[in-house]
Amino acid sequence: MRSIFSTDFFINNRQALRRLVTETPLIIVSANAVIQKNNDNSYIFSQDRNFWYLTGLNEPDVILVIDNDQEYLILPTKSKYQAIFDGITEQTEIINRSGIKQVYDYSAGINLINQKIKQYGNYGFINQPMGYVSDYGFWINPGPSNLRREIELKNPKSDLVDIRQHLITLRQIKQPIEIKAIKNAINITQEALHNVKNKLSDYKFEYQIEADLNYFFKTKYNVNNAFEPIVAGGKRACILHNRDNDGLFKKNELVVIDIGAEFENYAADITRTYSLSKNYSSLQEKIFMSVKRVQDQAINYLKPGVLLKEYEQEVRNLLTEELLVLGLIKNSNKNDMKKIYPHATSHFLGLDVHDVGHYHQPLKSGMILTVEPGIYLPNKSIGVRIEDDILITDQGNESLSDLSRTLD
Ligand SMILES: [Mn+2]
Repeated sequence: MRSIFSTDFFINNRQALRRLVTETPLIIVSANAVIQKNNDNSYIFSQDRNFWYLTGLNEPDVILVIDNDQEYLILPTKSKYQAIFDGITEQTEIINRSGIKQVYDYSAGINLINQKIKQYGNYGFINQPMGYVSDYGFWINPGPSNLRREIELKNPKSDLVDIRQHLITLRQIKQPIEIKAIKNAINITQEALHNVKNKLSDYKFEYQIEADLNYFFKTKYNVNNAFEPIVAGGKRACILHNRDNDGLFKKNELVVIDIGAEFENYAADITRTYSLSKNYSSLQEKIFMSVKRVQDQAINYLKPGVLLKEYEQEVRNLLTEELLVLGLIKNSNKNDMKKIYPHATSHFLGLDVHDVGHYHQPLKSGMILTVEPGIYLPNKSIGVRIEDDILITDQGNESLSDLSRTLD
């Protein structure tokens, strides 16, 4: 596959990580594993983003080892079924892509790392935050967790040094080529949204819009979604993750479309709210204009040095003022506001759609954030959200998305 990322990108990322990890000479990073969907059918493979950032490889079950200034890969043993049905990626391809010249088979490689762990008494590893399990009810990918268990079993006396924070430090500042990948994802997403906007009156069901967006992604650019798109009309727009997209549109509803293409593992994340008919009500329009004004002011606030916590409070104050003027709330009660605006205004964007970043530290040039204020009024069957993707620059910020923000 052609790629805009050169091998040097991954080599530099490994060197930068090596410089940051001073706690241990040994860094071990696992790829994700393939997950069963049903019987002998798997989900589409999605690589661990840290592993990709360091190797450029979209192969499952590979292990990256950085030992002082040496690097090597440990390749999985493949069954004859995998060889026949999935094919085997050539070792030269893996070496050329990653820039890592030393490759071991599984048993030799595992023996070597166990020996090194015993020698050093510790090893660097990326721990999975338990929030995935406790907050979202996910099963974490077994690739990294199985490797961790195996290492701990063999090396009960050695310490795991969690190097996750170091990867966050690196990944939160986007390099020019990463900005280019995200910009490509954004351009594709905008083109798809523009395409749908021109035929809004054709759609009867939410999934028809979803299908058209995906059709556009595939036929014109052969890319996938970075996340499951949300297409939610009227009252359903107030359910933040309207995952089924199977609602029937009512006459004169607004529709919230939250979608992002994925370009070489990098995500776009854009939301537009459109009116399905030309006859939107004055209340629908006023709410839309309020959200748009708040988004403009929120974007203006973003620059190096800003704390997201203070920014978030500012956006909430602005939204509260808008709602007071519209007469939709009587006082600035925090709990009422939480119902009307239950989510955060911004998240980092990158290899993960909700990307890693030091959320409590001041913003820095090179970070990319979404800005997505909204107003959700289920008893009026109105939900509005507008989302754009913003790059923090030395001068302040620059919007990477520039799709027009109008109801029709
Ligand atoms: Mn978002």
